[in-house]
Amino acid sequence: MVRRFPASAVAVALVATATACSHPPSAAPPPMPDMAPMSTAAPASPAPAPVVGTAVSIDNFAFTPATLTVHRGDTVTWTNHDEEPHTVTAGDGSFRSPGMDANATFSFTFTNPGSYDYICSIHPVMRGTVVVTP
Ligand SMILES: [Cu+2]
Repeated sequence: MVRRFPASAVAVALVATATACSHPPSAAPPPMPDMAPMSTAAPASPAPAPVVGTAVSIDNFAFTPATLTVHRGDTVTWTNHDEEPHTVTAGDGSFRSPGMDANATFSFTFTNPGSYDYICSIHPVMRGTVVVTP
């Protein structure tokens, strides 16, 4: 009888300790999700990057980029990625490609600053512009 009492006391103490440990103080409240509205955060999607280079892709009956800015003296190269033939025909006649079959290319060197509108003479709804800076 004498030995069992301390054993029980130890057991109770262990249980009490375990109980205490199973209830740690909530020192870290969960962050409030409504404190950081994600809708106003800066969009992670890529910004419309300025068009660089001197290449225009003809794809799906469209010139891409529709407006290309180059420097005086640059040579612009169009590449037809469609199966359909296309042309690159300047509105002012300053340049004019032959019919371009699939994967054909056409290049033109712009020696004068200005804005050059062009179309595909086969599909006049296809329009593009080359802006030549001094
Ligand atoms: Cu065309």
